[in-house]
Amino acid sequence: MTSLLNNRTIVIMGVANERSIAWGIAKSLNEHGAQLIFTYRKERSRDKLIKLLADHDITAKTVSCDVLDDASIIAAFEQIGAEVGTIHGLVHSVAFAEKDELQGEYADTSREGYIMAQNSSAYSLVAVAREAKKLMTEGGSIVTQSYIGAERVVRNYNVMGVAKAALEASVKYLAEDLGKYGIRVNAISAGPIRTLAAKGVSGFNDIMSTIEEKAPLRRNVDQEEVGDATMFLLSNLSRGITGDVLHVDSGYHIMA
Ligand code: NDP
Ligand code: KAL
Repeated sequence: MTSLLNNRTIVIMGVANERSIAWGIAKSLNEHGAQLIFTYRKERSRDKLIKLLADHDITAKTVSCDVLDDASIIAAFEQIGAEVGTIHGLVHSVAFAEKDELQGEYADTSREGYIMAQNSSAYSLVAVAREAKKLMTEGGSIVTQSYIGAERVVRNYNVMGVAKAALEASVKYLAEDLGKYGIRVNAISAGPIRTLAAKGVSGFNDIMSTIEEKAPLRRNVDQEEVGDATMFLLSNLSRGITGDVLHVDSGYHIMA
């Protein structure tokens, strides 16, 4: 395997279990020589993470970070700074909306539900980018995870679609702010992948079938494909790319 990320230290947020997109990303970054640091929210996620790291012979620190809490974010990045000094990359693979907001009409979204989705899924990128920047003293690359529901109306995605639209707009504004420090900011827009967050949400199976029928590649994508594309955006191969959204969706987004 090549060493595209040798001597790069990268923080990964959002591994809940082996199915997480962030875990697919972790495997790709590890294969390409990166030193990894993981953040988690729930103790259950930390336990899963520690087992996964042991099973894959990966040595990495795990740090607690709840993206709804500024003090937790600041403490996490202070701890990371104390451990490694400089970081070169950040993977933001975190989103949350209350279940009742992910069905029925968007028009019925509650104020609390709207704020929760925006806070967890969009503002969280702004807050973590600000802290990560302090540790990116040699430049860096930040990658977040979006979905086509940011661009078009996807049934049931509702309040999360509006949060992802804010996330993609934040990618552009952050790219402009951080570009002068040699820090790039991009998003991947992945096709549907069966993960814990996707579990039990209405309409997921139908969307997977639609991709098999309509996407140019006539198949769904997996965590490894998103992992490799994220690796590219974190590596020097993508050094001229910032403020962009790269679709890893079997080409579905080009179809009418
Ligand atoms: P997972 O359930 O595996 O990951 C979601 C992660 O979000 C969990 O690790 C969870 O941590 C974390 N999280 C939620 N709230 C918080 C919080 N307040 N603080 C810290 N962490 C938090 O699902 P995915 O891998 O599918 O999701 C990762 C990203 O990919 C999300 O942004 C999602 O929107 C996006 N995406 C997913 C697609 C899919 O089809 N699966 C398609 C396109 C985009 P914990 O459990 O410890 O709270
Ligand atoms: C159109 C699609 C079908 C489903 C609609 C909405 C999916 C929203 C994703 C969002 C992240 C899901 C949740 O926040 C679920 C949450 O309410 C309950 N689950 C949890 O708390 C688990 C335990 C933890 C790990 O989850 C989180 N989020 O912390 C969208 C599909 C086709 C594509 C998807 C799933 C996109 C996406 O953004 O994830």
